[in-house]
Amino acid sequence: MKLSFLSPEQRAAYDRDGYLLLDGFLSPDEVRRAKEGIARVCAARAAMTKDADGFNLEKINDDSMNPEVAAKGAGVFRKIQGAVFHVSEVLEVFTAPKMIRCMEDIIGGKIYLHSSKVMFKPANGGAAKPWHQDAAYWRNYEPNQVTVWLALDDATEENGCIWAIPGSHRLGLIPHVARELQVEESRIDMAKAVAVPVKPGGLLIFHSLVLHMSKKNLSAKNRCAIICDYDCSPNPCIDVRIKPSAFTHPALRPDGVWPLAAAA
Ligand SMILES: O=C(O)CCC(=O)C(=O)O
Repeated sequence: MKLSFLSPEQRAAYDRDGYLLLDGFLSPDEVRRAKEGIARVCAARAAMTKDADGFNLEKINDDSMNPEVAAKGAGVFRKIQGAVFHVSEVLEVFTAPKMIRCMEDIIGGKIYLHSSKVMFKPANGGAAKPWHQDAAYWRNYEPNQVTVWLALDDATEENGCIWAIPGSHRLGLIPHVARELQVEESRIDMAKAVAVPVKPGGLLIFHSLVLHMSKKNLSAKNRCAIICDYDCSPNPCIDVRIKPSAFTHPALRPDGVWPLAAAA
């Protein structure tokens, strides 16, 4: 396969481990721009005390995102689902030619935007995300999606970086249990778990079957990342159900399918 962004070694590492870290994918200026956009959108919702429109609040002592659990505080967010609809700077990052070329090198053909989010993990208690495979959320589709996890803060072991099991994309879909969809630890070879710290602007690319998780943030430093999933099949973008009616994009089709092209 002809690569236009990745080196053959990077592509081979992705195939071997099911994930790949690219340091410095975004410049410090691009990181600052994305953070400012997110801060602007969050400031406009600073009074929110209940989940709405894809904005989920951090909950007190709760890892399950149960909307019934009390929020930690007004405007203390856990995530923004459908981030590209709300934050134009995040849309820019996830549809930028360099991102599309990188995804084309991984997926090997046409790509489609599948979903996006901002994942906050605020200092002093931002919740954990238990072991899971992203494909467990998308059982209606073939597990062909690729996730990009882009650090906007320094993601370290202390503030809750991603942990992954290299090669776990070859295990197939493992049973997940509710409520927060997760794999029981007894099913995981924990000796193989590796921490994947990422500097601001670093891009972690992973296969939708890679087992991964992040721990609670008990540090004094925030950890924010933006996440996008790309599909190689023309499945509708799963976030269109929460799309604000005012949002339009020339490539987003009425049936919810969102093809992307590097030259667009
Ligand atoms: O950013 C994180 O801490 C975990 C994100 C994640 O794995 C997910 O949302 O599926």
